[in-house]
Formats: sequence, C-alpha cells, structure tokens
Amino acid sequence: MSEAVEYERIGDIAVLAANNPPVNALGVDVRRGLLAGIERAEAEGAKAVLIYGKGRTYFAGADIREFGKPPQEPWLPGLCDRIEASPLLVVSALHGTALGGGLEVALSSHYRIAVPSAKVGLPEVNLGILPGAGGTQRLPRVAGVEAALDMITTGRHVRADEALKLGVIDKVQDGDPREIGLAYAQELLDSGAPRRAVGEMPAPDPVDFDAVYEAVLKKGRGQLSPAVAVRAVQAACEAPSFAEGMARERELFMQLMESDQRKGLIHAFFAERAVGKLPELKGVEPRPVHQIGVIGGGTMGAGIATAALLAGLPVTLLEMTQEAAHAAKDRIAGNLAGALKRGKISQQQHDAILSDQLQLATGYDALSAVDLVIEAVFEDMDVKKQVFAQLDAVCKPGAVLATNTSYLDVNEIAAATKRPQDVIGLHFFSPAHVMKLLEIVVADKTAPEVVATGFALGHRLKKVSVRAGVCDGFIGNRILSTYRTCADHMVLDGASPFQIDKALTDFGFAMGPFAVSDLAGLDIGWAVRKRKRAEGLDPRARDSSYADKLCEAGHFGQKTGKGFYVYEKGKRGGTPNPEVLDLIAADRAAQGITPRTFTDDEIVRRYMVSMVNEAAKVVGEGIARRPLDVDVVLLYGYGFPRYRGGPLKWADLQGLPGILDDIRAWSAEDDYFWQPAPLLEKLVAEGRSFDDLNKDAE
Ligand code: TC6
Repeated sequence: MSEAVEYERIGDIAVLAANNPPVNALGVDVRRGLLAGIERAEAEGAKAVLIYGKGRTYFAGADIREFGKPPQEPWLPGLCDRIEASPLLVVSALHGTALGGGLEVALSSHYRIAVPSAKVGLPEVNLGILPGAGGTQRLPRVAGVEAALDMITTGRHVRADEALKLGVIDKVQDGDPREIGLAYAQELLDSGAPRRAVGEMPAPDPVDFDAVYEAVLKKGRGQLSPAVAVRAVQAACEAPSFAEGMARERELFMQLMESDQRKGLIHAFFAERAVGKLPELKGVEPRPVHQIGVIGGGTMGAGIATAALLAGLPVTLLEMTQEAAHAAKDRIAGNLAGALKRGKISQQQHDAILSDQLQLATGYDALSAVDLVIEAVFEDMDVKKQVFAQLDAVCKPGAVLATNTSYLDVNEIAAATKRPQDVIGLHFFSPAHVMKLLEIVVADKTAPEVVATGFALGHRLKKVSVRAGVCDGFIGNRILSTYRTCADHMVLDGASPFQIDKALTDFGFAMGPFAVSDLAGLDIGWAVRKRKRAEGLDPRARDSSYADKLCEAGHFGQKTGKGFYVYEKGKRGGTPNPEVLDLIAADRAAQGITPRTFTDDEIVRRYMVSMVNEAAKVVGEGIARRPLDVDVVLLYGYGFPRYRGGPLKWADLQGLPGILDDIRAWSAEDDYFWQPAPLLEKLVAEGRSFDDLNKDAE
C-alpha cells in the first residue's frame, strides 16, 4: 500500500483513507494507493469500500504540479473507471472541497455522502482544461445537462445542500467523514442497495449545444476551455456509448492541456499563491491589529474603510469637517448596502457595522489608540507630509502608519516622521472594497514586522497582496504609464483610440486603455501630464495635447457623460465620440505627422511589448521581487486576461528573443521610448526566461 492512502478493514467494509496534505491532491502516489486499495478489498472479500480524505478535505483535485510532465500510471480516468467497475459497493464520504478530479472520483463511486459544509465543483476550466476523468460524462447523467453545463463552464463551487438537490450527492449528514461514511456504507449493505454505476446510466437528453457553445465562447472573452468543455458534455448525450464519450472527453482534454491558455492559467494559480511568500518575512511576526484609522473619506478612503469593516475591523474615520465626515459615512453606507444586496452580509451585520464599528472624527487625537492608520487624502506631497507629521505626534508607539499614495515617494513621506521604520505604503485600487489587489510598498527604512503587518492586513481583507519597492507608480501604475504612452504614440501615428480599445478587448483585456481613462476620469491623466510637464519632460519624449483639449472643454469621461466615448444615461458603455478624431487630427497636423494605418496585430504587439519591457525594468531594478509579482499585479489590478498568465508569462510564451528584436527595430523610429530593459537583454543573452527567475527565487 502507498503511504498516501491508508487501508483499514472494518467488518465488511474496506476503508481507504487518503493522507496527502494539505489538500489530498490526486498525485501519482494517491492514485496508486486507491487502485491498490480497491484491488485488495476485492481480493480480501470485502463487501463495500469507503473512500474519504484525512485532514481538511476530500480530494481537492488532480495534482496540478504534475501537469505538463510525462504522465505516470495509473491515470485518473482509468482509475475512475476501475473504481466504478468494482463489484463491491463503493461509497465516498465528502468534506472540505471535492473539486475536479476529486469530484470525478466521487462520481465514480456508487454512492456519495457529504457533511453540510462540503463543497463540490469541477473548476478545471479555470485552469484552462476540462474535467478529464469522466466529469463531463458522469455529471450530466446524475444532474442533467443544464446543471452540468452550468457547473462545468463556470467551475463554481456548489454547496452540499444544492449538490443534494441536483443529485450530485445522495445524502448530507453532519459528523466526521469516516464515521458518517461507515454508517452510510453499512446502511446500504444492510438494505441490499444495488451497486450503482453512473457510467451505466442512460445518456442524458441533448440541448442546443451550438447555441450554448457560442454563448459560452462570447462570455469567456477569448478563453477557450469553457466552450471546449461544452463539446465534451455534448458527447455525453450524443456519443454512441459511454466509452466513446470518454474517448471524446480525453481528446478535447489533451487539446487544452497542450494550449498556452492552460500554461497561463496554471501560472496564475501558483503565482497568486506565491506573492505572499517572501523569504525576508519567514518567521517575522506581524504586529497585532485590532482597530484601524482611515484619514480621508472620499471614494478611496470610504472604500478602504468599507473593506476593513467588512473584515470585522473597527474603523475610526477622520475627516476635516463634520459635514465631510457625514458624507464619508453616507459613502460607506452605500458600499455596505451593495454588500447586503449581493448577500455578502446580513441585515443584522450591516446595521451593527454602521452603529458600532464605525467612528467618525475630525481631530487627530481620535487616532491615538489605533494599531494601524491608512491615509487616503489628496495626492500632494506637502499635504501628505503634514498628515504624517500629525500622525507622528498622536499615534501610539508601534502603530503602523500607512499611505495609500499611488505614486508619491514613500521614503519622503516617512521622513516627515521620527519613526520611518513604522511607515509603509498600502496602495489599494478603486473601489477598494471590491478590487482584490493591494500593493504593499516597502520604503528604505520600513521594518520587516511592518511589512508582515501589511501582508496580514491584506490577508484579512481578502486581498491579493504584492510587495513593491518605491518608484513613481510602484509596480502597476509605472507599467501602466508606459503602455498607456505607447497607445498615445500609436494614436498620434495613425491608429484611432477606438481601434486600439477594440484590438485590446479582442486580445482579452476587460477594457481598452481609452475606455479605462474615461472610467477613471480624464482629469487624473491630465493632472499627471501637467505634473510631468512642470517637472520638465525629456526633450526626446513625445507629447500630445488632444486629451488635454477634452479636459479643457470639461469632458472628463463617464462622470461628465463625455470623454473618448459619449455616455447616455441608462445605457451601458459608450459610443465613440467623433470630436476626438478631429482633436487628434489637429494634434497630428501641428506636429507634422502623416498618419499611417495599423493592423490590430501590430497594435497588440506594440502595446504588449512596451508593457513587457517596462515590467522587465521593474523587476531588474528590484521594484518587483520576481516576474510573477508583476503578473499578479496586472491580473488583479489592470484587467489583464488571466488566461494569458500576466505580461511576463505571455512574454515567455511568445519567446523573449523576438520581443527584444522588436524593441530594437522600433528604437530606430524612437530611441527614447524603446530602450530595451537590461534584464531582458541579459535573459536573451543567457537563453533564459522570466519563469527561470521565478524558479530561482523559490
Ligand atoms: C483536475 O482535477 C483535473 C482532473 C483531470 C485529470 C485527468 N494540486 O489554495 P490554498 C496547494 S484539475 C496541487 O492556499 P485554500 C496550493 O498550491 C484540479 N496543489 O488553500 C497550496 O500550496 P502551498 C481541480 C494544490 O484553503 C496548498 O495546496 N482542482 C492543489 O485557500 C493550499 O492551497 C482545483 O482546481 C492541487 N489541485 O484553498 C482546486 N490545490 O501551501 C484548486 C491546492 O505550497 N485548489 N494546492 O502554497 C483550490 O481551489 C484551493 O487550493 C482549495 C483550498 C479550495 C482546494
């Protein structure tokens, strides 16, 4: 027997207990153990087999770390068929998360019981594959095609009560999985229940699979796995036999397994778990945080306060005046009403948060007892310095003093206090109670426990936290500024903002850069351009004025109803604003530029290559620790298509030499903007990839 599956005999029942922490992934040892266990139970004359998982869960899926490596026998589909074919009565007892290959093992068992807190699901499409061990063939047979399509194409986790209604499990009972499983198996034996193989059930009735395929493809914005999975479910209905349906599933599974999308999505899965693991934080204890202060109750401050309140942290919110404080409370109440509507909190929790957990204040003394304070005031260095000098005067020793600045120098802000070791940047993304990304900006003197406290807070607020160093814009906004500039250059040279937005949404971005500017407010970019011009632009840098003209006319994007697009009340999205084309034409004429045409492919290539080049500089300078940190920032803060894995994973998949060649070629037309990142040159010279750097850091 393998150690990953323990064998025990209780009367007529052979018990197979998986023991492969942390999530009982179905790696090769577990698969061998299950196969050996079934064979032994049959050889020893047991009448039933119980399969369950030790520790926190039943099998949470195939072992994702094995993907892309040579497969080792027994394969999961064959194992599932073998379990189902057993003449013994096979029962699975589920707790924790029975996902992917885990649910497929359960579906090959003849009966399934689960504890009420268990969740089941087939989330494979989120990893760029489809259920490849019979899930697309067995689930429709027990739950019907409609429910199976929903579960398989969304990958959602289904609670035990719903799974019971759908017929995915047979019984829900509180208790220890081993105990309830044993009792259920005995009950089935005693009642003479038949062996019940899902694969032997009749094929389910078909639906209009072409229509479902098209709808799912459209919803996936270029992601293929959910749509391909529809075709596998179709085979469950239409293939002449169960075995032929399984063969079709296998064929489609292998297609997806070979795809770049699978590589991108699995990179994203591990990258988002790796960002919080920093060697310098090993063994460093975060400082306790029981209550926090937020300074400034605008959209950002109110969003941060909401996120903290939803995580159960009491908040003291400081504003300049009573009126401003009450307006901030209204904003928070609006955010909480949204959370209530979406079922994230109950009415009782909503009321308790507003009445007991939120304190309003107008004087700094109110912050004397908080453990951590986040400043979200106007983006102006002098204002920030005054705030931090005041915090230094009133906050208790050891309190963490955080700024939510999105580009200002955190070292300079820290220098306004006598305790720079306690100062850190916590850069939330708007709306802060919704967006998952948190950049944890570590300044020169920030103490390790303060960094650990930032990560602990991020975890508590359910954020994906990424360490960043200090520079203008940190990781995300610095890279954004470069690819946004690249888009501006393409506009000057002949592409329209609308063509660029369309090319990039076709590539998979949630929105194009010009639609994003309209959403954020064109005044933000305008202020940045004015600041940079005031600081003095490099004479080699290209500049443009067409967007300034929109702002001068009072058009700030969605909030004023007009920007690059025109927004009509009550309608989703906008239509292109034709005036923009005239402004661009005037700008080109003033600069003596003769416009040329761009293909969509060239737009995407230039935009992506500029992003990769800046990202390589960010990693090379140590602003991001690893390429994967950049990838996670772009995935969670900037609408980057997850199935492409992030810009540096995309770069690896494209090939770094070709990217460097393009930068060198384009530098002939603009050698200021297209300066190759030294790290990119080094990797190409050494024949290495960004992923190699990720591995070096493990
Ligand atoms: C499949 O089954 C295909 C079948 C067809 C075959 C033919 N493999 O997320 P956490 C690790 S596809 C390997 O922090 P949580 C994870 O990396 C699979 N490792 O915990 C982490 O390691 P670290 C379908 C895995 O409690 C540790 O376990 N299944 C796997 O927040 C803890 O994970 C899925 O897609 C795995 N399958 O959430 C489920 N799963 O400590 C994927 C986890 O070294 N997993 N690890 O960083 C999840 O969704 C979540 O991990 C969870 C637990 C809900 C199971």
